[in-house]
Amino acid sequence: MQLQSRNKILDLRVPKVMGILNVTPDSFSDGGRFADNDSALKKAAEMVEQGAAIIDIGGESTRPGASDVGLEQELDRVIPVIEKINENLDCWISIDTSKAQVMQEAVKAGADLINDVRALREEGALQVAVEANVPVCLMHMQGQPRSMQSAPQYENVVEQVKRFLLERVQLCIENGLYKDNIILDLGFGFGKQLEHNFELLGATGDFVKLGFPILTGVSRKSMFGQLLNRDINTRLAGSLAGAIIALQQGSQIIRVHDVAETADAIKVLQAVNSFK
Ligand code: 8Y7
Repeated sequence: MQLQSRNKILDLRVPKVMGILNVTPDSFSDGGRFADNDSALKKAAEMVEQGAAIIDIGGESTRPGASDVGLEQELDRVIPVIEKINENLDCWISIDTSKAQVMQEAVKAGADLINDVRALREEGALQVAVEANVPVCLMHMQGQPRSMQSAPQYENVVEQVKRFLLERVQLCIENGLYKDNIILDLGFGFGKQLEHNFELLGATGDFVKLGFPILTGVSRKSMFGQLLNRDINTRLAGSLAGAIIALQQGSQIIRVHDVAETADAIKVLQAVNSFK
């Protein structure tokens, strides 16, 4: 299995690390905009050095309870960083956004992949993604970031997430998105309670069977905070365990903050899988 974007190929027979680069003011708060862009590039370079094949750039916080960001503000945050990374680093660039115009400008500036936690449900997003002709990650989310963690309910979380993703896939294909450009994501922490997250994590293999690359994002999430009683800075061990559980069931892309540690864990898994 592989992804293609313009003339770039990403071979998914070996799992790939997607490093998280938040360009929200709370992540790079010191100095003016130029200093911010430089520190963003430095952080991206470090993650590539540590083994990230993809850098996921986000200018809108989708954390539970986060407020919306305006279009101009989001563009101001992400476009210069995409341009810098595109000029300076050898990696795939992912744009983490739900806004059609941000997707369009980001791809123009050099983004290779669209990562949309709203699965192209915002106005104009699907059409832009079709025209951009780059891989797109469609993620499951129940509700909206502002309110999604207030008691989300499911009858059967695995079946409902699967149904949602397959409906999005069908609609996207009907509208002209290439099947080979679709990546799916179970959406850990997005409108899910603790047990929903862990039931889904254990069912990753069921989603792999759908035939699309599966991206898993569990890094430092509250599912480990709650389970292990750990704050955000002490969730690495839980996150690595979660990553390996997903990868062993066939997930091919893992979205993380801790690139070096995740790359090591993947090498251990690969050392075993090389005998299969
Ligand atoms: C995910 C994500 C976030 C995820 C994908 C966080 C942007 C919250 N989580 N994108 N984004 N999958 N595809 O804790 O799980 O990183 S933001």
